[in-house]
Amino acid sequence: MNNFFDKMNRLFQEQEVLLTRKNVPLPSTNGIYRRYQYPVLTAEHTPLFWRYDFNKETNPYLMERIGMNATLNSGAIKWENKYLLMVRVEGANRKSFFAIAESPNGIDNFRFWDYPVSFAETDDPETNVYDMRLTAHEDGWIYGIFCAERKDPAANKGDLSSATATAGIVRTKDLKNWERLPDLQSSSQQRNVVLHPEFVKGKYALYTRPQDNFIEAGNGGGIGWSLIEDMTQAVVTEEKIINSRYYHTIKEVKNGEGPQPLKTPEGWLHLAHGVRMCAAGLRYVLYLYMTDLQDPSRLIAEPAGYFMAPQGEERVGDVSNVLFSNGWIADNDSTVYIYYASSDTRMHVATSTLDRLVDYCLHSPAEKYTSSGSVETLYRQIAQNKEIIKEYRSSLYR
Ligand code: M1P
Repeated sequence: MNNFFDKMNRLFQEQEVLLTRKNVPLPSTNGIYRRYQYPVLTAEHTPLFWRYDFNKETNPYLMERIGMNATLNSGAIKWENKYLLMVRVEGANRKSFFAIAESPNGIDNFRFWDYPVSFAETDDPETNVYDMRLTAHEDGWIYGIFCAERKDPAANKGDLSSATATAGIVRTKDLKNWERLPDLQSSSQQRNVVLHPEFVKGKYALYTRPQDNFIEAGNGGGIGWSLIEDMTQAVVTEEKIINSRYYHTIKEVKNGEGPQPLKTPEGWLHLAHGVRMCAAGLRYVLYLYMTDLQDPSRLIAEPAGYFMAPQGEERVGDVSNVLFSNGWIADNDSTVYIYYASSDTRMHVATSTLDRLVDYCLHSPAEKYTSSGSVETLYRQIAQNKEIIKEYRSSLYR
C-alpha cells in the first residue's frame, strides 16, 4: 500500500527537478537574439494530477490515465509581474485545449495553473481549438483569438479529415473568467487571426489570413488587414493583403501573423511565420517585418529571408521542420521574450531587445527575389567591408 504513495511521491519529486531546472542562455550566433539550452515547456511539464488518477482503489498500478502529447503554439502576456503563456496543450487524443503556465522570470520555472482554461462553446460547437493570440486592447479587455476547427459539413461521405478553420474569440479582464464572443464572420476560412492592440480610425483592427480551404492559403495572398466595428459581432467586410506571399521565398506557400505587434518609436514590429515546400515537406520559419506607426497596414521594412529557423533538436517532432510563434513579451527594460514552438511539440524562449530587433528590420537588406539580386547585395557588403578591414589593418601599423 505504501508502495503506491512512495511511487506517487517519487513522481512529484522527479517532476519538481524538471520544473525548477535553471535555463541557460546559449551564446548568440548572429547578434540578433539568444536561444536557451532547454525548452521552457514540454508535455512532461503538465501537472501530474491531470494525467494520473491518484486513487489507489481505481488505479492500483498508478498508471497515466490521460496522456498529454505536446505543449506548443502559446500566446503570451505579462500579468501581475509574471510571464504568462497561454499554452496550446495537445492531449494524446489529439484534442488541443488552452492552459496557462506562469514563470517568475520568463525563461524558466514555468508552472501550469491547476485547471486548464474553460470557456463556453458557440451554438455551433467546434471540435478542436488552438493557437490563441492574446492582445491587451486599449478598450480595457484582454482578447484571445484562436482557431476553432470543425468537421467540414460539405465533406464527401467517407472523408473524415476535411475541416474548416474559423477565428474564435474570447475576452477577459482577469485571465480567469472568459467571455465567449461570436466567431469572426468572414467569406473565407481564417487562421492566424490577431487583434491589433490599438484602435485604428476608431475601429478594431485585425490581422487575418484568408485561406481557400483548411490547409491551403491558395488565393488568400498573405497576411490580411481588416477594420472591425464591433468585437462582440466581428465581421470582415473589407480585407486587404498587407504582407504578401512570393514565389521562391520563405513564404511562398503560406504565411501568418504571429503575436500581436509591438509598438516602437520607429513603427510596429511584427513577428510572422513563413512556409515553403521542399522534398522533406513543409518548412516553417519565423520572420520579422515592420509597419508604419500611424498606418499599421503600411509595410515599411522587411529583411530578406528568415529570422529564426528550426535548428538541432528543434527540427524533429510531431510535425518536423517547424518553428511557430504566437507569443512574445516586451518587458519594461526593452528585453523581448520570444516564445516559439518547435516541430509542433515543445515550447522554447529566445531573448533580444526592441532596439536590436528594430535595427535588424530597418538595416538588414530586403529581398531581391533573384539569385543575381542576392549576389549584388553581397557584392555591396563585401566591397564596403574590404575597405573597412584594409583601413583597420593599416591603422595597426601606424
Ligand atoms: O503544423 C504547423 C502549423 O500549421 C498550421 O499553421 P498554418 O495555418 O500557417 O499552416 C497550424 O495548424 C499550426 O498550429 C501548426 O503549428
